[in-house]
Amino acid sequence: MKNILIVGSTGQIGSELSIRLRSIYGDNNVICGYYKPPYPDNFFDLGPTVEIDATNIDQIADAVKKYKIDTIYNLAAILSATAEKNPKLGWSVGMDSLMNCLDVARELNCAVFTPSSIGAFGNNTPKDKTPQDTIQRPNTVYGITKVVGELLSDYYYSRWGVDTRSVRFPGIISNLTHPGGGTTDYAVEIFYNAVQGEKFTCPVKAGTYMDMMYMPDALDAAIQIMEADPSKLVHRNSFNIASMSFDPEMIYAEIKKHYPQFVMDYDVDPLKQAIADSWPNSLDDTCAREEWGWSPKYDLAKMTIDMIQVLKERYLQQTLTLQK
Ligand code: VAH
Repeated sequence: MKNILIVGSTGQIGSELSIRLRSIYGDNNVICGYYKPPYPDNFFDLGPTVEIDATNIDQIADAVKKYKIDTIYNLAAILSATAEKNPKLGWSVGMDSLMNCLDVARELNCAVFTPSSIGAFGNNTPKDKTPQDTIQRPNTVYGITKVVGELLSDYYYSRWGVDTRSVRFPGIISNLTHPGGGTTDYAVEIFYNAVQGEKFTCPVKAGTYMDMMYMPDALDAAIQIMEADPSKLVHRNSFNIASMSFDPEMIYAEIKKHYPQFVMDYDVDPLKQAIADSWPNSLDDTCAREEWGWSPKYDLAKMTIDMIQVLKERYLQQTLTLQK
């Protein structure tokens, strides 16, 4: 990869992927496509940016030509619970952006990374250690867009040789942007509440296991897959990747090791609970490990330490700023 365009660079993954990619490839070699606010702090000062509505193919093509892009990270999507409240928007953002990126990549010879998700599986998929190749009949529009995305990306590779690659992300836990609308976002919000000394009310019930991943590992996966030796890839769209699986009680217990007074209760959101129940409890990521060396670094304990440290420092800085 030399010149990279991130479509949807202001979202949960994009806002951190842009920083990591720029640290590797250089600030001016990573172009951040943006659409609607909110924008990360100093977004327009950190490197080249371009306004892109991912449903407009000409805007993507113009950016690829202008910056001589060789790799597109297509991160435009509406997350699961939000998409269930507006299925047509979920479909059009997910599918139009992907088709546009694939057609531009085919015409202008770019590689394309499009994330899939554990949401690409449904109720009749094996729940534990979900296999790489198995039945995928999700019952959310988010999941349907992910399955279609996998199939279209493989089609563009087999039919026209477009270098498409993808990973199935678990729920990603991060501390730069406030994610919203995801079924797994409880595992992010719980940290903010704990560090601010507030009670947390969990929207999914105890015993609801989902695969989760800390953002640094997710970024490693998104970059390693695109740098992998293509001759070693048996699969492309999309690889199971995993690092930890937990339920609300486990993350609550881990945080209480740092905040013994922290309190969590439950107010189950039926929509999020139904989505979470349809997803796997854990994934088998053997193929990713064997085909491109996937190896996560964070487990629940290590992630909890880092999340708390980062958020504590941020709130301390904010407090000091307010006191000035
Ligand atoms: C969501 N955080 O909950 C996203 C992700 C696997 C979960 O797709 O929609």
